[in-house]
Amino acid sequence: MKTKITELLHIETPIIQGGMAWVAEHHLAAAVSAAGGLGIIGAANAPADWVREEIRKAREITSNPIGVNVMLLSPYADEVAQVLVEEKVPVITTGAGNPGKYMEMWKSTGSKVIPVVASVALARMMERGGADAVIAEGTESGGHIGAATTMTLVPQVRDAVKVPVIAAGGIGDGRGMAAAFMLGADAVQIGTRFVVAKESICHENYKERIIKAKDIDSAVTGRSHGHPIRQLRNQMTKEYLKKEQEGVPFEELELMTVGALRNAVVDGDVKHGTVMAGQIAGLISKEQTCQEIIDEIMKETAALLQGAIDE
Ligand code: TUI
Repeated sequence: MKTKITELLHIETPIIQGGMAWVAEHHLAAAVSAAGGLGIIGAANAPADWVREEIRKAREITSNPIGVNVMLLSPYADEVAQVLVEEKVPVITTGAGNPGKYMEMWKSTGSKVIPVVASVALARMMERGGADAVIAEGTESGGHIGAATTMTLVPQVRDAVKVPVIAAGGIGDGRGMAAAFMLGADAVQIGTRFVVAKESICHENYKERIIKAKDIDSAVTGRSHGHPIRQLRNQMTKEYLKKEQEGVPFEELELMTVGALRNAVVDGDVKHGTVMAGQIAGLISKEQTCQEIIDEIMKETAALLQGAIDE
């Protein structure tokens, strides 16, 4: 399928993998790119040397383009930004902030820069700053989220900017992807479904929680202090939300979550760890290879879009 995004990024299929902390390492990113999508290494809170190594390891597996997501709240964001220039990373996505200060250096070495935006205002600002496309990410997503839904955000961002728009949040199959195209998107970003991919190094307990999740199984912690995080409900979210309601200070709440995502993803502690996942987890029912996931979604999408043309 050809869209403005497949042309811009030199990929076969307009599916971009989310840059999920701890999960989006080189095995997953390389598998998504080898399958025709755009694999992303999630720099999250990792040091720059880790990011450099992951880029190089991914390149040993596939020669297809691979991108990196920079999480702008990371203490290592400046160093990571520099590594991406040195490694000539073709596509850079950003999350959890405004990447304005890096835009010039990334663009000067030919990288395509695609910020995640959660509002029309930021989408406009990013376009003015030279963004090659934007990812309009709705509140259905897992992890750090904005307030607007995908259904409302994507068409408003589509109308506000000329650059291509990638829809994200709540997309897990061909119906979601076809709907995103109807809203004006040129591609989709998918996270949660790739967490359960066979190539994902995520702990089996974590994958099983996603596979068993129901439609309303996620909770959002941190709303009171402006860092809302969507994750699957467990002992940890129960305690956190109770303390949050009691007005426990941010610093104390923060202590509860230190290392908690790693504990869930790497060690499989899905009871006390942070199990980030989007609202679409309830739809995800099995572990498949990235190739199977992409082929299935594309087949469903093509059938739906064809039907829309026929009728
Ligand atoms: O970034 C994400 N999702 C994430 S990042 C993450 S790891 C983390 N670690 C520590 C603290 C917080 C998170 C887990 N999930 N998605 C992209 C995203 N960006 N969603 C929403 C936004 C966003 C929100 C507000 C982007 C910009 C923004 O405003 C920027 C500004 O300064 O105006």
